[in-house]
Amino acid sequence: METLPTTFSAEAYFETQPPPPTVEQDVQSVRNFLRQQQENRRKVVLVTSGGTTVPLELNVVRFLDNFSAGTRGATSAEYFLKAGYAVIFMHRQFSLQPFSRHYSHSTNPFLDLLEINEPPEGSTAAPSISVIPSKRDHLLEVLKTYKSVQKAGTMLTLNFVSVNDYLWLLRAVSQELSVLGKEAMYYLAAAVSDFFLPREKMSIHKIQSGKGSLHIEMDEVPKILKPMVAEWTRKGFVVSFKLETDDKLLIPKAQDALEKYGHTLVIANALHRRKFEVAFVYRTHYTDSSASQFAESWVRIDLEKNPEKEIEEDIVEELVKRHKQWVEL
Ligand code: 9Z3
Repeated sequence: METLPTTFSAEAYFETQPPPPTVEQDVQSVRNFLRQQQENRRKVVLVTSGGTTVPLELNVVRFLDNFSAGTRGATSAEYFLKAGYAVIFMHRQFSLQPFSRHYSHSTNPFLDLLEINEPPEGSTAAPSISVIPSKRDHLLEVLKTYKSVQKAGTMLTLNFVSVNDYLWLLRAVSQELSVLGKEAMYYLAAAVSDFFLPREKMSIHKIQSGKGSLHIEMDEVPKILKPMVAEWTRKGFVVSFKLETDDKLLIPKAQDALEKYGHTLVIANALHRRKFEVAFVYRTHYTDSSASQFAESWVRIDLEKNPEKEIEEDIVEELVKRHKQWVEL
């Protein structure tokens, strides 16, 4: 008998799909981290970043992936830290991370920053290594901030790979973070799969070729924002991202998401313009999730005039302002 694709409720999902083995340990580190941040009366933001995979086999050889280098999340995390927030940085393993992102292996390889200084002829001293003079100021600035964040203990890094890891971890972390109530912000920039293969439909071993084309029927990933807003986050300031490639859909889909999930704000971005323009979409009655009058405001930067500018700086500045108003409401 053919099984039909299902839309799992979040509840059914967590009842049927197994948790990743590290989730308990991650929860413990989140608890310790939050205790420290509460002692120092810091606001905390959960930043999710990078794409989630959908494995096709239990012994996974092949998987589908969602597009995201992790730039949005890693860059935003730096600006949140600068604004005085503590950051839980929940990211796809090996995607970009705050600070080290400036020296990504593909765009700015670390080894190209260094030079070898040979000792004078006849000397028995070993060669030494130093940073190329033209790169020093920037590296020093990044390194100083990185070390000061480490010293202050204001960033906790967690990893996910598959959409299953992501869902379990997101639920666990949001439940922990909810103790902060309005002081917590959720900044959901990760690119999350809409479809997945439930465990019971997955092949145990590598899918074999030789039988013609491959047909895979996937189920819909539950809309996790709904229980997140209604049950797990207790008054938190929840910001989700909406990614579209068709401009016409961008704002309507962002409004749809607000209407369906009742969260605070959607940041809508089109794939090819995401580095220089995004739209903030929100309800005109900010606190009334049943009101369906929407407003939008655009954040734009001019990369021709200022190529070094990062749009995340302006996004985070605006969010920090709005979060402050939200806390004071
Ligand atoms: C985004 O829209 C992010 O801004 C990007 C960032 C993934 C475009 P990069 O990491 O890219 O800088 O390369 N993230 C959210 C994408 C997403 O999956 N949103 C869901 C949707 O659109 C809602 S949670 O349905």
